[in-house]
Amino acid sequence: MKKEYAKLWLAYSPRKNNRDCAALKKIRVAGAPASDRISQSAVSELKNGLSAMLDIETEVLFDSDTAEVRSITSGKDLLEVESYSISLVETGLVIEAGGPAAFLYAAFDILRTVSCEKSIADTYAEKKTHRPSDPLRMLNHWDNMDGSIERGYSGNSFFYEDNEIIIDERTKDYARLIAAVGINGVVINNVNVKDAASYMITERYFEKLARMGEIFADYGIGLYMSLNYASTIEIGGLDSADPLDENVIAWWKEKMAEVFRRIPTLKGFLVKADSEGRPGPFTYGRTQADGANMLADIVKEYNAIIIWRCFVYNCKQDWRDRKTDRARAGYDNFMPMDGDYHDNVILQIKNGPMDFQIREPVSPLLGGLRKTNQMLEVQIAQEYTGHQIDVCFLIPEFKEILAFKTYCKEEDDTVADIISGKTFASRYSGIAAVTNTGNDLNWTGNYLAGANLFGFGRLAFENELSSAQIAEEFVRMTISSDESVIAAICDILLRSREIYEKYTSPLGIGWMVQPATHYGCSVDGYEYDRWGTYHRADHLGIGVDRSDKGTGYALQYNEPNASIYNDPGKCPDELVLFFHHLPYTHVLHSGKTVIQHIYDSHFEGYEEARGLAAKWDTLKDKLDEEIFENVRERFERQLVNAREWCDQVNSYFYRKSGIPDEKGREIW
Ligand code: GCV
Repeated sequence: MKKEYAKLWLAYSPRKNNRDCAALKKIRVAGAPASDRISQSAVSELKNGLSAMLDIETEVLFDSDTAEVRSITSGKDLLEVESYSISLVETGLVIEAGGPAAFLYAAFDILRTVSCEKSIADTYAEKKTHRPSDPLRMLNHWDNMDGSIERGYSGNSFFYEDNEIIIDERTKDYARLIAAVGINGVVINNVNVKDAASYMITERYFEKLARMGEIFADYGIGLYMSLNYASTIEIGGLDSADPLDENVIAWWKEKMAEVFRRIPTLKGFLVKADSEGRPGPFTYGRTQADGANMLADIVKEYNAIIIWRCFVYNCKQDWRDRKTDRARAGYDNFMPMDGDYHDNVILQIKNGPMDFQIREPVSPLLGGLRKTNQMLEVQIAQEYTGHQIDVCFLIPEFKEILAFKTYCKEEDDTVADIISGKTFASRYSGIAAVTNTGNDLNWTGNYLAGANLFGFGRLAFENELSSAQIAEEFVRMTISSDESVIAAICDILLRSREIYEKYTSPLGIGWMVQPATHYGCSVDGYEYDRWGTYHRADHLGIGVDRSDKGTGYALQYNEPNASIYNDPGKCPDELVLFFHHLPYTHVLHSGKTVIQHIYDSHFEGYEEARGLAAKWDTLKDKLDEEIFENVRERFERQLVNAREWCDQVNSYFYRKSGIPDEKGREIW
């Protein structure tokens, strides 16, 4: 028998609580017309979900079918049409929705309450308005059309196979899954647009893309594609991609007219230009703004946007060169044009200035740019964080990033404020995650990695939720309703990121990873390479001097952050080797020396990872066999990995420094 893929948080197995709840039998909706496609999805989700969980029939009544559906021309409009409240009245539940998508989110809210076995009466006793934190809440797929996924750790793509687009039951279930956590946009192909993917904007794929867009639209999800910046050359037969060249502009105009006519639900494009070998405006002596604005002006008449990535740096650096600093590149390349980007351009900024290491400072572009639409890019694909073999629940990290005070204004200056659109008068803002999904039956390789997919969406919608709340919802909805199991798995999830950091990246150093694959330890793997990723360790010390005496990167921050990072005496321990080259004997705020911190954190990280695995083993008889075995087998691999990291890092720095471990533990 062919095995079914997991339904995750939409499994809707029977629930005990709320079975006699009359309020769930009659739900009134105001603000969303019954005839709207998204409203219809919401009704069917509500009826099916409640019937499966509670064996009841629900009647959904609409106040009127004439509620106006507003057109959306900015992030603020999006927030309005996606806001809802739910209240309990005598006759049942009442949903007041800003529009059909809001009704859909309200439906999933009710289903989540039931699925988590929380009381309907208590939850909705008081009317509360839910307004999404971020207008754009997107997933970025790095799926290639041959079916492979760049940095994918959970099988192949469920969008593509052999250069064809797949549309099946799973396409819809994927839309349902991500809409249920509040996602409203998906970029369906890799930012490295090559080969067949360059032809996604041609006749060859229009019909299927249009169908895919319709499926997403039923769930309030916008379809976006990554664009090959050099399409004029690669598929257009021109010899230039210069954004100011008239022939180039004319080609794009005609192309976009065709694309938006054939894929009416398309909302825009994501562009990686002048980065890691991808073409871009720099080739023609033009700025990033020239490139982004040219495309944005053309797609504007289709009410579409251009999301332009800031991941632009020199990837052919000489490791001997101590002045060039990859961390500086985003700011150096994009800040000078703050204010030049047109209003349907959004700059998409990776959370750190390097590349999704487990610990990096927040990119100084966030809080630097003041006159430009911006969104944050994080990565739930665990490229540098354990490949979905090692458990690493990333929501605590994302919460820290969101809470970071940028000091760009007196108030409302955190990253969360900026990407929600609160800080500046931006037309668009939001958050995107490089997604961790694939065609594995459980979607994310390690079953527990599903918590990152779930959690990213929940956090993007409600950034006030705590990591613990999110973990608990995930476990209750997808794994178990047994309180002891929930407590154990939440504990595993919530400690996992700190543990992963302990056995891999001491004090913000990063990059001591196997080149190319990015899984496993290789202390010097990137040390003598071209990627700008160095630890600069010698027999006396370790770290990169990014202070005013070094590359000057620390000064890209607003005050007081700049002064804090610039001074090793003030810089937080967890980032001190990111900003400074320090002797092994330097004493940290913690009171430990740098070298002793390295030893301690690695021994602890490995021990604590063993503790997580042992905890998982105690759940054997209480879990679905497939889930148990999936995670157990990955823990087995995680422990091999953690031990290698621990022993290699400790041995390496012992041999370099000649300083023994105070506690006399075994170092090789
Ligand atoms: C899609 C890193 C990854 C690449 C990725 C790139 C990016 O360099 O290793 O696989 O390419 O980031 O974000 O564009």
